Amino acid sequence: MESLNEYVERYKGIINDHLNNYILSYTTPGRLRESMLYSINAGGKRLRPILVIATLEAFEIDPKKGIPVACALEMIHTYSLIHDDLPAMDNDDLRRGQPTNHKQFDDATAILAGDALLTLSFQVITEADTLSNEEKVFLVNELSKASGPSGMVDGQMRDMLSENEWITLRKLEAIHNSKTGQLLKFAILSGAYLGKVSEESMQAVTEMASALGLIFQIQDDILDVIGDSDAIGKPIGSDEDNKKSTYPQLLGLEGAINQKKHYVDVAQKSLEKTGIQHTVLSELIDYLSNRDC
Ligand code: GRG
Repeated sequence: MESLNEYVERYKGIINDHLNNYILSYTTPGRLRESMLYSINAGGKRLRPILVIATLEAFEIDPKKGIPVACALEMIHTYSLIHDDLPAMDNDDLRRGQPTNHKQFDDATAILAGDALLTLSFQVITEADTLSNEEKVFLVNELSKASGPSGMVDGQMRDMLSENEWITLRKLEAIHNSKTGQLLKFAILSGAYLGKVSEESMQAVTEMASALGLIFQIQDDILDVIGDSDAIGKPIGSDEDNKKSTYPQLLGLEGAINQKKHYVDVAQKSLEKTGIQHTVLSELIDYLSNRDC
């Protein structure tokens, strides 16, 4: 039987091929295309597309149907990372161990590569021959909500505004829900929508997707602390790397781990409520909870 790692690697390959084909077919040769390809091929884990595919398979739908939406989602994720790294935002020189897009090219090119990936994502959905017109409108609408001013962009703004201050756990979760949770949620909900699941299953899958977003973020914070064990208890804003509230800062490392376990439990129980027999989604919950990068 195929292991989770083999499954992830198999679909990573398929997603990577499609992402490259979309960019090569929809752009003209030149600097913008090179810059888009640079970040698309910089070694992302492809978690979001794999969640789309795994959800479709869980509901016994041909994963091919989900390829355009899976790639569109990864394009939006990649754009967000390119813009997040810019000097006006996080000002990072490295991403995934390689120079960030603006370091490899320049700020203007990085802004345009992000813009281009964002808009291309919608084109990829609207031109998909695996989707009906009704599905296209629904998916573009949901993806806009998840990524735009009622989702990720709003979360990024609120995250920036809360820099250098202690915030409540409630506010922290609301920010993460918008900034990173909405795209992860979209991955699962778009798969469930294309799988035409019952209202009851949709409710359960929505609960699972919300919990998954928080598991992802808590683990992200835990990984940061493991990389900088002095971070817990340091006053927010005391140095460049310590500008934002995190779960371990608010709850302690042990508390953050317990909070994550609570959400893993919520996610697994919600998945059980759908009654589906597909283990990959369940394994992906544990994988996201225990990921080490
Ligand atoms: C600039 C509009 C705009 C939004 C940026 C998502 C985001 C908002 C910024 C990313 C900042 C960040 C590092 C958040 C932590 C969680 C996160 C999204 C990590 C990266 O996601 P992975 O682990 O990345 O899926 P890979 O590299 O595997 O693609």
